[in-house]
Amino acid sequence: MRVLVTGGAGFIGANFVHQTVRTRPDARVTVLDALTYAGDRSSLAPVADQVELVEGSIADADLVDRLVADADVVVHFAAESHNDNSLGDPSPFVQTNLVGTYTLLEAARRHDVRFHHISTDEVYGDLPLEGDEKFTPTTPYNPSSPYSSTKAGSDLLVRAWVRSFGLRATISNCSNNYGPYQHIEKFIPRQITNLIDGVRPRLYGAGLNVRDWIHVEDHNTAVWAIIDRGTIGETYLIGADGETSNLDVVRTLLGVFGREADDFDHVADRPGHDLRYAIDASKLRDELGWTPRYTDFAAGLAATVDWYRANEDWWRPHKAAVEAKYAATGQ
Ligand code: NAD
Ligand code: TDX
Repeated sequence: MRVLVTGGAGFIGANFVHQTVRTRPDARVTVLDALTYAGDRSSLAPVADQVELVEGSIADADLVDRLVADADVVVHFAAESHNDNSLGDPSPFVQTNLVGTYTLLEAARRHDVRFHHISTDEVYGDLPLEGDEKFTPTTPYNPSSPYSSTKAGSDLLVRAWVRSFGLRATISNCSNNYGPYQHIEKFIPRQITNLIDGVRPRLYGAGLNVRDWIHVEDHNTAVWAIIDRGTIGETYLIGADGETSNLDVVRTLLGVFGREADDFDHVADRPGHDLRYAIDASKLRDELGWTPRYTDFAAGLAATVDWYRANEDWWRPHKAAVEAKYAATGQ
């Protein structure tokens, strides 16, 4: 199978490529990645001999046409992915998440190529902090940020291409991922790398916001289950019942580092900060037989800490610039 992975030099995409090379010896993997600030060639170094990396944008119609024509399936991870950045400058989010997805869809339509679109639970907006309501595939779209609204728009483009043009596509909306190779602008790796440097973790606002954490390996086994066994035109929600408040994440990390549970700082809250996300993944579990393997969040966090300790060369060059950007917004 010829697999074209967009965004394969980013966090989830790189882990997807590693997993695919490991578990699918017959797959021929090509990565299309613009190598933005969030993409790193070295994230693919361990599989460099088995994977072709093409540096370019998903909004480059000629390049995309050529690569899609040579694929059996497109797995579309590429995106601008960070909410805080989308508040500072939404324009690359519109260009990549909307125009880039449109460009891929048109190529997949022309060449009748199977398409899997990676999306987020943030398209559904947020849930109240209290209560046990969860997102389901029929929850109405209600995105809050420039990031999540462009992801919502990209999902709707995919749905329209299925209905109007018969594109063979599926969509998955996943909750918050953690694991190796995540950019240090994101919550968990930012706090891990702060703690490695002896700096106190930084919680937005009171830290009561809840995210539904899933290990990136589990996200990617679910993506393969959908590509292998999913029904064309369907949306699958991916989550592993990992609801945790930001405060509890920080306290767990402080424990891993042997620090006091209150050894952190509250900083300025994110404007429009979504309160809580929670996924009902029963369709994925019941119809496709998927189950997560990384269900011990504390153990997964400790292993992730070990990875950042062992791979300082990967993240150290970016740390000062990321923190300088946060300092400018009081975060
Ligand atoms: P990331 O920011 O780590 O990686 C994004 C990758 O896309 C980078 O390698 C970047 O260089 C590349 N890219 C950006 N613009 C591009 C363009 N125009 N052309 C080609 N490549 C481009 O993101 P991530 O966290 O790995 O997220 C991957 C996907 O998963 C995104 O679609 C995101 O919306 C979705 N998602 C992420 C999470 C999460 O918790 N991180 C959860 C659910 C869904
Ligand atoms: O320093 C911080 N302190 C803090 O309290 C940072 C960077 C974040 N936070 C909070 C904000 C969120 O409530 O932690 C939570 C997680 O923040 P992010 O890592 O920025 O993730 P989030 O905004 O929830 O979005 C993530 O999950 C869904 C990904 O970045 C998206 O790409 C994905 O769609």
